[in-house]
Amino acid sequence: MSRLILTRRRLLGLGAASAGSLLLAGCDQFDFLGARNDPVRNFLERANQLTYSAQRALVGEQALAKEFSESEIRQGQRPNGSTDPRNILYRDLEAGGFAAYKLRIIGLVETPKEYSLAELQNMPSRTQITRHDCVEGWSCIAKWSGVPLSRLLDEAKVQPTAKFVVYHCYDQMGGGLSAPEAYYTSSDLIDAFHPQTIAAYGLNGSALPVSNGAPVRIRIERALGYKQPKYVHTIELVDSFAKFGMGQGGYWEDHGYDWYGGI
Ligand SMILES: Nc1nc2c(c(=O)[nH]1)N[C@H]1C(S)=C(S)[C@@H](COP(=O)(O)O)O[C@H]1N2
Ligand SMILES: [Mo]
Repeated sequence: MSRLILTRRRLLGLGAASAGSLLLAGCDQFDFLGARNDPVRNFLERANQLTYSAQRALVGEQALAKEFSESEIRQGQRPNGSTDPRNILYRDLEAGGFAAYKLRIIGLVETPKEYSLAELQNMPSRTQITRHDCVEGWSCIAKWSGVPLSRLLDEAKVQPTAKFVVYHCYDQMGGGLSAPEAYYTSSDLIDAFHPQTIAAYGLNGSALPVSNGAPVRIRIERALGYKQPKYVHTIELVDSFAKFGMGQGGYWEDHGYDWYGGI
């Protein structure tokens, strides 16, 4: 504990007094992550400048998103955004019942990996009932099941220089007058290794439907809806997302949404 606080002090450049108040405030502070000027939130946002080992050191301090009971699931998860990807690769996978689907882990890892849906389903799983908040102003409580992303990242062995995780999806946005752009988003490693972050293949006790991101979508439970990528085919560890899309770390982020997108 004291080592972590010291690490924070060093990272934040705080004096002894403010480090002390951070310590006294303890975990309660994490309940106020939504407040934009919260010092801990500001600290975490700066954490995206940190490398793997520094971010890993902070994972244990993370608050969990609230979990709900079965009786609080009042309706199905409302499909939003892409609900029926037209991409030919995706159409073929869907026609084959996703038997040929692979989830790839690439980029700044020691051992690039790929997993079939069956392989993911045979790994230790986690189920959680959480609330999804879309910036459009609606929420849904739903039960998600999947493999903790930390497990997949540990198997691929994240390289020390990695700072972000980019989630690449099959569906394309835009079209019409604007050129199609593949949906993608990204997170820091703290959110990627967070215990509630899962590669989800189950929704409310059934296989994840196409409308909600089949066969695999990522749940990052402390983030807004647009940070919950559906139809994910590749997870890429990077030290910068400048080379993707318009360089802001996601499709909606490229179109002006906040990168962190925390709730
Ligand atoms: N690939 C992909 N992921 C996506 C989107 C999308 O259009 N494509 N929309 C996002 C938005 S804005 C929301 S609110 C949620 C909707 O998830 P749902 O359809 O399961 O409710 O997915 C997010 N992830
Ligand atoms: Mo959304």
